[in-house]
Amino acid sequence: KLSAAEFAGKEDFQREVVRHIETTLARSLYNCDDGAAYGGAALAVRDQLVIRWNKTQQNQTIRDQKRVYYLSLEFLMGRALDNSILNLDVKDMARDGMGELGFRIEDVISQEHDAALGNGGLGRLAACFLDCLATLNYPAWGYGLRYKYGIFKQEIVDGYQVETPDYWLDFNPWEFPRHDVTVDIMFYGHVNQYTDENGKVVKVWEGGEIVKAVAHDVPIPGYKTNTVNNLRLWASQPASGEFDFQKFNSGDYEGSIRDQQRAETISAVLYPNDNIDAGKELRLKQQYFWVAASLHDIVRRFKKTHRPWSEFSDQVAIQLNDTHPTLAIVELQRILVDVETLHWDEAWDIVTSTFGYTNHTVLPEALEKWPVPLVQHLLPRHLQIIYEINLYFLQQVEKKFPKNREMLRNLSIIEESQPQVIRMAFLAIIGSHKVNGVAELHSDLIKSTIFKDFVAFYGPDKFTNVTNGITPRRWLHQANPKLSDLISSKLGGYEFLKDLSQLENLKKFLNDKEFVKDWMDIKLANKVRLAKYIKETNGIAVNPHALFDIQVKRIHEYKRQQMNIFGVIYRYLQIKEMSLEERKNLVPRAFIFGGKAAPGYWMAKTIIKLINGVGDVVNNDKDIGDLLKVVFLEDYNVSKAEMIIPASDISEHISTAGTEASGTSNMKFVLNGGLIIGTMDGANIEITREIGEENIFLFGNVAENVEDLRHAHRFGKVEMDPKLKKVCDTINSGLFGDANIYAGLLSSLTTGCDYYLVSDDFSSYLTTQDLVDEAFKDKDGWAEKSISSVALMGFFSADRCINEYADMIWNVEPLPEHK
Ligand code: 26Q
Repeated sequence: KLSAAEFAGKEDFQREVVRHIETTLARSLYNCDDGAAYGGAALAVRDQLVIRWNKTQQNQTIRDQKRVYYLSLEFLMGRALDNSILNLDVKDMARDGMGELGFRIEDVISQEHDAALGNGGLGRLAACFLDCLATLNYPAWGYGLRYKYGIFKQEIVDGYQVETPDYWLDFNPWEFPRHDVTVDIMFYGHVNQYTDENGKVVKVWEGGEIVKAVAHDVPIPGYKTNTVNNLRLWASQPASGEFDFQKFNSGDYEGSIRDQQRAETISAVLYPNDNIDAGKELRLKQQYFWVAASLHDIVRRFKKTHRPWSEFSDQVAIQLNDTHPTLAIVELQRILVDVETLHWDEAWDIVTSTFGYTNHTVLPEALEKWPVPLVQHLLPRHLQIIYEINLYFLQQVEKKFPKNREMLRNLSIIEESQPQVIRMAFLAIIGSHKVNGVAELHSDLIKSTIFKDFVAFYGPDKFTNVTNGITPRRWLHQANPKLSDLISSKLGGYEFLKDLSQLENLKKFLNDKEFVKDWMDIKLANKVRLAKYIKETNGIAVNPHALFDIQVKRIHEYKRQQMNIFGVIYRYLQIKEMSLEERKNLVPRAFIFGGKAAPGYWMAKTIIKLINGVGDVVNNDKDIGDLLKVVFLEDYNVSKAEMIIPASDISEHISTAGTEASGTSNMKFVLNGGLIIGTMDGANIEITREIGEENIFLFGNVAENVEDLRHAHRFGKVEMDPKLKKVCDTINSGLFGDANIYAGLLSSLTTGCDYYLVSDDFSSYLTTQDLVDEAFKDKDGWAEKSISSVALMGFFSADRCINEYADMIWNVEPLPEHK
């Protein structure tokens, strides 16, 4: 054996697996199921990671370069074993090794519970970024919360979504609890003020409740590099004080347990809202708990270097994933001023040069605002600091725009509502040196709408764009190994996975008949696999040769799954009216949906019910057969995405223009050879620029027109499209279940003024779907679109994206890889 960080070969790997099964897991090899095999394999692979991980951390400390800290309340990681094996480049060995022990590697891998500590795009983006940061050897840490329950599991019962808790921690070999790395976090209490011997006013926050944060570390391997970075997740525990003990001793056992549970509640559960502000006190507690623990950790690490405070931002870059960690700005200012006794201005310079803020939404209902009384109660000192930040800021505004009351009102961190609220995005902007959106259109929109007055104040340079990306390791190599292998056979190896622009060389093979056939055979094989899964889970037989049309993402009115299912209904009605002769020309189509609705989001839940209602009718209509199928896949998550995405012919990204900040699954689908039907929204626009208009099916109104159209609806100036009217009438007839169920959904289109402009885009949507059918009939043409699109997707590697953050925002360099 060469070093502990390498398997000497297959036998060595097998020995390690068996050793872990027999000793670490205390299982007999004679009653070893897939679950135990997973445990053994995971622990054996983990050992390899840990050695590299320790070395990486040591190397980072010795080199003492600037580090990046990515603060995110969500990390939607999915499974780790397959990813680790691929990043360590030992998949073939693992397959053979497990095979000889009597296990199929795929079965072993699928034993793992997804780490689902996120809602959707924002959480998955954070996970992709961690992969890229490690792969590119950046010294970087993620900081998050160790939720006991991730995003809920979704079941469909009688067509409705039912939520059950996701307890994922019963066996999690990927985390290391660090009981020696803890931070006491304070809440509530009050601020004492006194004057010290020099006449300086000193403010001391005395908290009323203390909760302990315990670090749990997760190793993050890069692809084919020795770098293994750290993701640190904080768990809440009762602070071990005499308080509980006293209660316990005095016989109040229940009382001491109550305190314990109260503390543990903080990191108990992920809020299952995507793009909507919950506004709950517990959520604010989560935010402060996590932010305070992370900053304490970062400051502690910095202080070990004995550098002056003026060098803090030469050593530390902190990125805020949306406004959820905005309190970090206030907390750092508090530490510097109250604890480290720096002058306010000096401290504020350090703070603003340290932070960057990424905005992920323009939807008004998703912009975080916290009531002043709540913050006053929970974090009294922080509220004072926020007021002070606001005061100094508004003084600058007054200087730049004298006597402009409106400007002051528009830019104030405090919104003068009843009660007053704190606009977290404003605080994030004021406390950061750069603000970025996540796709070009989105970054333009934030500058011209919600943050317009900030651009007037700061000038445009503070605002920038970093278009999102995805990691090709998980979303091509891991999810679609056959396609990855085929590409590598043409490009001469797997280098493209680290330099995705190399995909361009695929263009040379557009006329290579054998290659094109292999390409389309792989797509078919992926569709067969999905069809098999659908048969097993939903009992619906889908013809693998049908056009697979997939929309998988969180259910939200702005994403317009309702428009998709209305289109399905229209298609169904059309087919019903057709003669047998006419039907012969049809392309069979399977509409496949998946996604979770926030538990309190009624309209989204109604959309799920309608999809299932339509499915029940269509799939059981003997007269329709293969021509049309409607499937709703339960519990869409990262590991299911890895199976679903490679199986698409076309996927739908059809949000109302200007509402989807970027979208990232659009990139995943195209990278896997699927085409897109979509609106001119988010990253769809840049995808079009990269792959060419001839390779994408675009339709609908552009963002510029949305306001006018909404206005027209409000004044009753829009007639409903007759095709949509027909669909509504059919739903109202009760064909898909009691019409009352859908009344709210239908009235949103009429009396609700159709805020998401379904009726404005419906007709062009249908027309474009007809073009999709036509294009699909031309098999060669379709294959050409598929291959040439993939060839031009290099831009959407999140490696590009991370390098842009590193250059433009963080000013950090990769670390030379250790041995
Ligand atoms: C806020 C307050 C209280 C509770 C929850 C929240 C909350 C939670 C999650 C608000 C927003 C989110 C998630 C937002 C999100 O996923 N946005 C998506 O980010 C992707 C990555 O940039 C983009 O591609 C998507 O377009 C955007 O919708």
